[in-house]
Amino acid sequence: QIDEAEVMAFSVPSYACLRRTTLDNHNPILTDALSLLAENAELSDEDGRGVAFRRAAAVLKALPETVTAVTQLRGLPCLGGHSLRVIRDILENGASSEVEFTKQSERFKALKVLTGIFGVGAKTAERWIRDGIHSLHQLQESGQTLNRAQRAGLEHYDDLKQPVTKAEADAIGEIVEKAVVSVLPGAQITLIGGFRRGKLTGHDVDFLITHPEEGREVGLMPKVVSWLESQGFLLYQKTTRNSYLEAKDGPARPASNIDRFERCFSIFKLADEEKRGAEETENPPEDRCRLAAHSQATDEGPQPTEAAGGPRRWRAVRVDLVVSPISQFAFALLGWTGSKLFERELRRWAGHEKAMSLSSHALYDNKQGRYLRATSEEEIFTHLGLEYIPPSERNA
Ligand code: DGT
Ligand code: MG
Repeated sequence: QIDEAEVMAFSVPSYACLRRTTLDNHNPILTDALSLLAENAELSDEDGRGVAFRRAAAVLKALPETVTAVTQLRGLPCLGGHSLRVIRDILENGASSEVEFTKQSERFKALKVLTGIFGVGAKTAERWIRDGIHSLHQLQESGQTLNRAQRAGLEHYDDLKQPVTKAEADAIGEIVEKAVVSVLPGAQITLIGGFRRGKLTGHDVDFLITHPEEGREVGLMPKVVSWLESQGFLLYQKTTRNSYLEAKDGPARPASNIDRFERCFSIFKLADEEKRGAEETENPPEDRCRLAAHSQATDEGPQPTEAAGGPRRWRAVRVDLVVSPISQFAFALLGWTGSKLFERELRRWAGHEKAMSLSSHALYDNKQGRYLRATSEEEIFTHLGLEYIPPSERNA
């Protein structure tokens, strides 16, 4: 009898940027398990292991069918012994003991809760856990000093834990567009990150802002932020300046993936009315055009509960804004569309296979000793000797 499973052996290139990975994942149980182990590794300062699990998960995401037996995976790249053990465990026993153990572990649960606070990274969470802090309640009772970001993160914890929908992303897009054209007519905004890849939800909303005339974008971010603040749209913001040109390791080290664009990490106050506007409900226009966010704009205190003055009519949403000069726009667009693993693999391909250095600012050809210009993502793929992969197929 033929082993049916063995008949459909898959073939997958080892670089994620050579694969087309849509959101149509046929192996969510396996990829969720491997992603959880990746997350645990990343939270435990074991980035190497994290990447290995991410790569393994990404290979499974690219398969055209559901895996039913480990034998089908023969010859596939990026599946190390550890990942294969986890996969086998799930296929044979219905669950991976390591994944279940990790999920239940107090340490992992505490790391998840604490790093779930905007502004809290793995190192801070680790330190708090060592001090016996495992929950939000314990954190609040501990008297730990929180920075401004962390205070905002804690205050809006429940809202920010809630996935952002595409309708909310579009509503925020309209607001950002209004802000941007108000302070610099002709400036353009593009939705980037997961939503550009076609995801229906995200942990935040990411926008790239530019102007078709080089140089006009300089100083744009503070103006956009002021406009948004004056209209009561921001619950929190931190803007970092563009330091690409002035940085010591600037253009000479283009491979650095530390971003030097003008960037704003923010928390938006999105009114329900604005959300509905984006969803195009049958509501008559006079009903949905009220910009109610603004009446509550100065309310920075605890969020009103039903008891204290009726239900809240807004929610907090994480929004990232990035400003790029038009000359770097294609690189910024490619670099900020993700997925994170796809980006990592693009840079690995560029470095290892093409002797080039790719960043969100530029592409440098080490052999020719010069930068390669591009005005579109397609051109960058061509420079890299890659077939063009559209955003919807970069979900590695
Ligand atoms: P999400 O928001 O969880 O639904 O998923 P994404 O894919 O939107 O992830 P996000 O928002 O963390 O980042 C969007 C993309 O932007 C991500 O694929 C990689 C890129 N990115 C994020 N932060 C940085 C950064 O600091 N520098 C650079 N160059 N890229 C970044
Ligand atoms: Mg995002």
